[in-house]
Order: sequence, then C-alpha cells, then structure tokens
Amino acid sequence: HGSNGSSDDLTFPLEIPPAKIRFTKLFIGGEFVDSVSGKTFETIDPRTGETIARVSEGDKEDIDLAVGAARRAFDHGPWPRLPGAARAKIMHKFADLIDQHIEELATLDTLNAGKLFSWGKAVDIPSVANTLRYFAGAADKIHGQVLKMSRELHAYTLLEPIGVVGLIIPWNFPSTMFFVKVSPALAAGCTMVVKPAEQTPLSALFYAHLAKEAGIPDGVINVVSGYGPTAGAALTSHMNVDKVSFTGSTEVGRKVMQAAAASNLKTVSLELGGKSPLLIFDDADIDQAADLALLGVMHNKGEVCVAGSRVLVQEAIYDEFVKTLVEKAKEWVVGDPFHPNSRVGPQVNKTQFERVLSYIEHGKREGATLLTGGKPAAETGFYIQPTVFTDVKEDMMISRDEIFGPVMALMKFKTIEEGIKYANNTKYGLASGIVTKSLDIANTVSRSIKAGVVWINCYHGFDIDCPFGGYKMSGFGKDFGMEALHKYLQTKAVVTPIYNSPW
Ligand code: TXE
Repeated sequence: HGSNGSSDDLTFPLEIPPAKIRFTKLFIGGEFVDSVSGKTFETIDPRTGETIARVSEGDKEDIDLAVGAARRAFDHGPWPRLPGAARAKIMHKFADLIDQHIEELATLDTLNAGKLFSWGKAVDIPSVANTLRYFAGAADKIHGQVLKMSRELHAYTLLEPIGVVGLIIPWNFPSTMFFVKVSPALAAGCTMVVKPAEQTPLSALFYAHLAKEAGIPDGVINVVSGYGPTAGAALTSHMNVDKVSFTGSTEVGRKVMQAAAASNLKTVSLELGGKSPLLIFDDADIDQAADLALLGVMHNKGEVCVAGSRVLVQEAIYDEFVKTLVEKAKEWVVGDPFHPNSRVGPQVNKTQFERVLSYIEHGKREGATLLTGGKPAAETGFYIQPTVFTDVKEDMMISRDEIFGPVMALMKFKTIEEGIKYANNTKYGLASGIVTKSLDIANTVSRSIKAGVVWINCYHGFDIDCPFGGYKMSGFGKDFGMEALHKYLQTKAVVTPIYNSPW
C-alpha cells in the first residue's frame, strides 16, 4: 500500500455483504409509521457520498405521538409493573436476536457511518448484546434500603423508574450508544423515545424491529429519526418527558440543559466532547507508547469522544518517539471500511470531512509542523490521511478544540508537574492516558488528572461494568456500570412511626 495511508487500491467501494435496508420509517407505539408531515431525508454512504436510503423525518408532532405512546406504556402498560426477572427475560431474548443479526447490523453501521466492518462484527455488535445482558442481570436486583431513623420513626426507600426518558444518540457509535442508554432504561422499567443521529438512523430502526420481535411491549421503545434542532429539541423541551440522556457536542449539551430548565426541569445527563491527553513519560517503552498514541486518536477515524488527541511526551524521549510514531503511522491504512485490511474509514459525512480539513489548515496557519498526513486520502468519499502535528502550543486551536478526526497534536513537556499542568489545561475532562513503567508516576498522575477515566499503559479500555462519563465540560452522569442504572431510577422514602420500640 502507498505510504501514509493513501492506499488508493483500497478506497474503491467494495462489493458489500447483502444489506437490504428494511426499516426506514419512524417506530411509534410498536408500529413503523410515516412522519406526520410525510417528509423524508436522505441518508448517505460516506465511502461515496451517495444516498443509500430515504428515512422518515420526524419533527415535533411525531415526538408528541412517540412521547404519548411512551407515557401510556409507562402509566398503564405492563413494562414498569413486570417483575424484574420478567423484564430480564425479554431483554435476554432481545440480545439473542441481535446475536443472530450481527452481520446485517454491522453492515448498516459501516454503510451509514463508515465504521470498520470487521470491528463492528467482532466487537461493536456483540458487545451491544452483552450490554443488554449486563443490565438484564440488574433488573431483578433493584431495591432500596431500610432505615432506622431517630425518634420513633422507621423508613424504607423504594427505587422507582423515573418515567418516560428521551435518549439522544450521536452518529459515531450508533449501536453502542443506543444500547448504552436503552439497556439501563429498560432494566429500570422506564419507557423511552430514542432520537438517533440524523447521519445514522438505520441500525436504530432495525433495533426497534428486533425489540418488537423480542416481546418488548408496544410503546416501551419508540424511535423517531430526524434532525437535532427539530425532533431533538422537541424531545428535550417536552413537558411529558421525565429525563433526557444526551451524547453529543458540548454546544448542544448546553442547549439540552437550557431546554430542560425552561420546560419541566426534567433531569439531564450529558456525555459531551473531549480533548483527552495521553502523557508519555521518559521511562516508557517507546514502541508501546507510539502504538497507544496512534490507537488513541486514529481508532474509528478519530470520531471518538475519548480520542487521545493531545499526546504529551517527556523531552528525553521526544525525538525518538517522533521517529517511531511516523513509521508506525503507516500501519494505519486508510481504506474502504468493508476491506479487512483497512484501519481508517471515511469521516461520517461531508460536514465532518470539511471540518477536520479546516482544522488541519488552521494548524498549519497557527505554526504547528505537519509531520505526516494532512490531506484527503482518496478522490471520492470522505477519507482523510492519519495526520500528526508537532510543535503544537497550548493556545493553538488544534490543541484546544475537539477535532473529531484522525489528527494528533504532539507536545513536549519537561517535568511531571508540567505534564500534569498541560494535561489539565482544557475545558474538557472525559478521558486520559499515561504511559510509564513507574508505579509512583502512574499513581500520582492518575490522581492529579481531572478526567472521568485514566488509562495506564492502555487506551480505549472499555467494559460495560466500568463507569464512564466526564468531568468538567465533558458532561456529567455515568453511562456504563451500575451507576448508569441509577440515572433511570428515582428514590422515594416511605416513613412510618414505630411506637414503643424496645430498641
Ligand atoms: O453533534 P450534535 P454534531 C462533537 C464532535 C463533532 C461535533 C459536531 O466534536 O465534531 O460534536 O457534531 C442531536 N436538541 N460530537 O453536530 O449536533 C443530533 O441530532 C436536541 C461529540 O453531529 O451534538 C444528534 O442526535 N438534540 C460526540 C446528537 O444531538 C440535538 C458525538 C449529536 O449531535 C440538538 C457527536 C438540539 N438542539 C458529536 N441539536 C461525543 N460525545 O461522542 C442536535 N441534536
């Protein structure tokens, strides 16, 4: 293959596994329906920019219908009233159905988001089934506490489902993010309206179909595809929605909170952007450090909220690290995401493609040195070469803004204290990484970094059991882990008097 990822032989659209796009309508009250307006919007294949389907465009009226269906299912339907074990059984069936459609689902996310097919098949789709199973395991273990109170009082707490929840999903992990939100909400006994990103509605609509097949009652999961400022905004300002869980940009996260405040004060949890640092110390294994640095920012073509987009290297190994990094960057082959050899697929759409390229231009103008990459990687489609900038200064835009593409900003630091200071010099606090052999450095630095996760000698180390969510302007409220379940529950205290207690 050509160097620097510009492997033109791989970027031709390949023959893809048969993918009939079966579901393109809104899913409301257990039925696939047209939008009230009858409008549809196009969804594209980022490998070519061509339209692959037209999908119903939901707006305020459709959100109203979906929230109505979810409200009825919550207030009168069986789902919140079922024993936890019965909900779990249906969730397990749902997970099994996903396992039976792994290829088809992975195909939809590759076609719609340019994600690597091999990765979707081996990791993303199997793991969403396991996310459902993980929370299914919690569905029959939701219980409060018994409290011995002062005076002659006794209390117990009930954990009740919060009600109708609005789940707003981004396009970079259409399947993962769908289930990270839907699974704990289901286990808690909530009913929901899901708004997938307008760029990637296809797998979400397929999941709606599988939910029905699994026996999830009508109205429990509704999926309304549509745009953010219309359908998304209607959901966040709806008076009959009790909670919104949002993953997306920090700008829109702010709007979500404003809409919640201006409507019914629904609770909100936000998983937003990041500009995560990877700190590489003098004692690091340089090969390992370079591999981790590339994995951190090139994985999923940099369209990852936790991307390690700022790589901070201690000065004694800086030059050698850079040499190794440039060599290894060639291993990140750009190509058709259906091709098994490709490691970097196309950006999700033209807007993101142009946005990333404009950041690259900015980096050059601001005086950073372009070490490798920096250009589109193919004639057609939204492919960008893996890009590395050195001589990046703290106040440059490419070191402050989330670029959300395969672009690394490299900086040098002298002391551990300086490394920590650089790492924390960001409004974000989603993730971070450390590469060192010293336990002392690892311990000190992990306590000093203001971020929701610290990966030591690894990156992108995720597991559904491990809480995940941001500090600072990366948002609040954990997805993953048992903490996620509690976002969809509320606590009620029931207090009774006890007379003449002997204790
Ligand atoms: O995000 P939006 P965009 C970051 C990343 C990216 C940038 C812009 O830096 O380059 O955001 O991407 C819905 N009310 N992330 O513009 O708009 C929208 O329809 C309610 C990081 O695509 O935030 C979609 O479903 N909802 C991020 C979702 O919000 C609204 C993942 C996310 O889209 C809305 C995505 C509104 N007013 C982008 N406006 C991550 N944390 O991983 C939009 N939406």
